[in-house]
Amino acid sequence: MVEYENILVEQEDGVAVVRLNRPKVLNALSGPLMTELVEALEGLDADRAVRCIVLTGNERAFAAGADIAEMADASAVEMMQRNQFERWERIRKVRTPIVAAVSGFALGGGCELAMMCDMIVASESARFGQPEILIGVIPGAGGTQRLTRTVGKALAMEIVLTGRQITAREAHAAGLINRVVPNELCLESAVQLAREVAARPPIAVMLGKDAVLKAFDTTLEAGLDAERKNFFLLFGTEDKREGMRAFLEKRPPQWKGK
Ligand code: CO8
Repeated sequence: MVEYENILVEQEDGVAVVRLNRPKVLNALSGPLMTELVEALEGLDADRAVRCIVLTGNERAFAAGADIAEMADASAVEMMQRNQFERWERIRKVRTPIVAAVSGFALGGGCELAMMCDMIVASESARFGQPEILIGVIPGAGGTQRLTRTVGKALAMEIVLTGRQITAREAHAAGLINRVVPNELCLESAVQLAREVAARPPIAVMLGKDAVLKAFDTTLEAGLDAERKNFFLLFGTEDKREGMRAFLEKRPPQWKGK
């Protein structure tokens, strides 16, 4: 397993757990951390033994945003030249499902990173927010878009324009997260959800993720088209044959990932 400085990676039974690990600065998403995170996620995505990924932080913070120290003196041109968002785009292309396990702060880029994951399990202690307005900017890694599409205009506008943090319960009521669990159960519960996904036929999981994400960036017609293509494609897999046979024979299916 590769050694990183800013993250920790573990792998067990088809589920990989990636932990953001800059606790002194509430897991601020520095350039080096993002580079390692992207490398790790792409490596896990390429590993067929990994069926689902859990991304987490620590009890106090999932991530409190981009590293403000890195941006404080940057000009517009420098920010553009750094091309930091290329790394975020690479995370968007990861085909293996990612479950975020969020405790404590998920703010700014931290909230955006959680929203880039496919599902979010949060502790009662979790706080979500886009506080960029409080430091003179606005979200830059998708916050205005993903938040709005998920929770709707009214709440997104309030979060982006006031910088107010919302609680896990509020985030759950707004449809931002899958579930709220007691603090001590957050990672366990996310891993449990990841295990469920990992136990499903992997090609169908991958194409299911792909189809759901299409709903975010296409018209309904193009999305339905994409869904149908993925659906037809699955009829070419051994797992489809096995799944349907097993159902008719009243036995559990044995997935091959083929
Ligand atoms: N960047 C750098 N350092 C941070 C960050 C951050 N985002 N957040 C916290 N820290 C550091 C603090 O400076 C402090 O360091 P030190 O101990 O050396 O003083 C340490 O973490 C602990 O933080 P606090 O003492 O502030 O802890 P509190 O419990 O008092 O407060 C808060 C916690 C409310 C989370 C507070 O730390 C805070 O407001 N943090 C900043 C949150 C924020 O504004 N996030 C948005 C950043 S901008 C952004 O994310 C834009 C994303 C664009 C995409 C990314 C492209 C690169």
